Amino acid sequence: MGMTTLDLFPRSTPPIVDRMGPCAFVLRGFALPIAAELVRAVTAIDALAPFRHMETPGGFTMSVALTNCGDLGWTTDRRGYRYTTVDPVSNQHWPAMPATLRALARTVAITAGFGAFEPDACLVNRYLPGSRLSLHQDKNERDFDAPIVSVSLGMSAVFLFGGSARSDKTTRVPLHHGDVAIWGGEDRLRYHGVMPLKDAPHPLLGAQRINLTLRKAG
Ligand code: MD3
Ligand code: FE
Repeated sequence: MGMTTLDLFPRSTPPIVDRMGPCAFVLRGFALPIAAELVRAVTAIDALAPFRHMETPGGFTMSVALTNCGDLGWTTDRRGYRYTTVDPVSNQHWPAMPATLRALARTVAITAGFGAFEPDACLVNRYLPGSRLSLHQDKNERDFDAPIVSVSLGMSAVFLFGGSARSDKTTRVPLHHGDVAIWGGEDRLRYHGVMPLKDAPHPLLGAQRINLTLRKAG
């Protein structure tokens, strides 16, 4: 058998997987072997495309600061939500997606049974104590057949996992440094959000949480 991306993440034990829904999973600590490398990559992305607080179409400024890497990046302003090839702040292309991050996402998609996954966009969210993300659906991507993979770094957060209607009840799922979530299929359009972050500094990242979500947007 030839090399696959699975060989990049050798393990002696099976991953610990929590199931959030029929097609939604958290792989606990799966990114820990590359966490320090990902933190350095985020610092490099921030140097080229700095984290910024974007405005929503409704006129609110997001408490989460964000940037992107990859061919496409998610943005919002008064005109709406969309993916762009260029950072509207610099008019330059978004920084490249780190190869190790893409390999991790591919490995997780295979491990969780979603098959081949070729992300072209990575939204990077930065939470400080008190930052939150209100309930929303991820529906700006062109097709909803591909899953989404997310990597959490730094301070822990409480993730809210809802249903297909905003008013559906939510369950709380803790997400810790190194956890990787993947969701697709019938869970792809579920409402979700993040509770306001507690101020509990992390040894590697201090008083912040970084979340990277890899998507096939185009
Ligand atoms: C969605 N980010 O950027 S990702 C976003 O932690 C976003 O920053 C959050 O929502 C964050 O759009 C959450 C984690 C996640 C995990 C499982 C899901 C999102 C999910 C299952 C279904 C839908
Ligand atoms: Fe989302």
